[in-house]
Amino acid sequence: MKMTFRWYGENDPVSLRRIRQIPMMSGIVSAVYDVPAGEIWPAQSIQGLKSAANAEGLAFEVVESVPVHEEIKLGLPSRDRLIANYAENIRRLGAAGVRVICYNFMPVFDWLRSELERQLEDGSNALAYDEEAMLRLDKATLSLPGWDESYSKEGLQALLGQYEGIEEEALWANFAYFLSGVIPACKEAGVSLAIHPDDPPWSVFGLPRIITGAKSYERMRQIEPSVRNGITLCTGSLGSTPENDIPAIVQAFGERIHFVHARNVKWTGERSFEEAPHPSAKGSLDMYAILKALYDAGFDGYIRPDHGRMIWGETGRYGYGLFDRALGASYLTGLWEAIEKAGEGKAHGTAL
Ligand code: DNO
Repeated sequence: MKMTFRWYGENDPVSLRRIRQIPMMSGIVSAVYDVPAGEIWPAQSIQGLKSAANAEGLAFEVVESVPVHEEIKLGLPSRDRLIANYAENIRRLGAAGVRVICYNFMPVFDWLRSELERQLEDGSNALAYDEEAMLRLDKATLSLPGWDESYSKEGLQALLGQYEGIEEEALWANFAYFLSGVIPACKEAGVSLAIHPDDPPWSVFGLPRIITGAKSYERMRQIEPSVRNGITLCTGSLGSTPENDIPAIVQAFGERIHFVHARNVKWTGERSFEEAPHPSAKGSLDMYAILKALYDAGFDGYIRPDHGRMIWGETGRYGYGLFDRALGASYLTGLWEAIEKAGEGKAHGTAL
């Protein structure tokens, strides 16, 4: 397991030097942020990220995200050019040493939350989702910080209109078309795609959402069996609903999991949750059981502590401050060490 940390580039208030100081940190997860969705990333920008990371002793082997242009999701005729550009980005990233590309196939909106600063009882604050509150927000002006946006804000209203005729089956067909255009480039470049689940994993604002759990992964496998057609196991997104049994998903699809977003979530209602500190006891997910399942599946990919709370007075990018994510990384590293040592003990016949 390789511990990594998301870094938003030179404008990120969390510096690479600070990231480096988190024990066991092996690399960063980043992206080129100044190129519009659908266009080709300059090799120089990719190289710039790699050099900046390497200068701090960190690897740059995971990209999050190369956004999928809305016209690909909508299946418009312009998609062929955009898919060819996506494939070119895969080749360029592969040539620069990137091994995994995280992306999503959510129409219009990336992750959704109704609150960015839910006050927790210990005085920290966290992101939260309450379905009723969410639906009261005006989708035509909605924007959350850090979204991997694949459209221009001015075009949002028109875009929502374009999705009116698009049901789940059409989105699946457009997804399959996208995969058939990019997986050959992945094979050629030695890069794996890792789709992020829809967050939350159900339809919101009437928009179709298709990457929601085990059934989706099964369908993806049938569409394109190559393990290059892989998964980002985001425990908090899948875990927003008790319907997803995450250790069982790991068992069934372990070889396709290239990247893990590890965070805990606390269910506060049927379609409501709060983001919780990483340890199992603080939320509804058993993080030990999830990591143990990954270990048993032979996971040796990348993991990053996902969204942290804002603690100790830190301000910054919601979900992406330094302190709580660093605590999360240390917790996960500790869990993994214990699991690994117990596993080795078994292999050597020692009772641990
Ligand atoms: C939120 C992130 C998502 C994720 C994209 C992947 O914090 O997990 O924005 O990066 O959905 O494309």
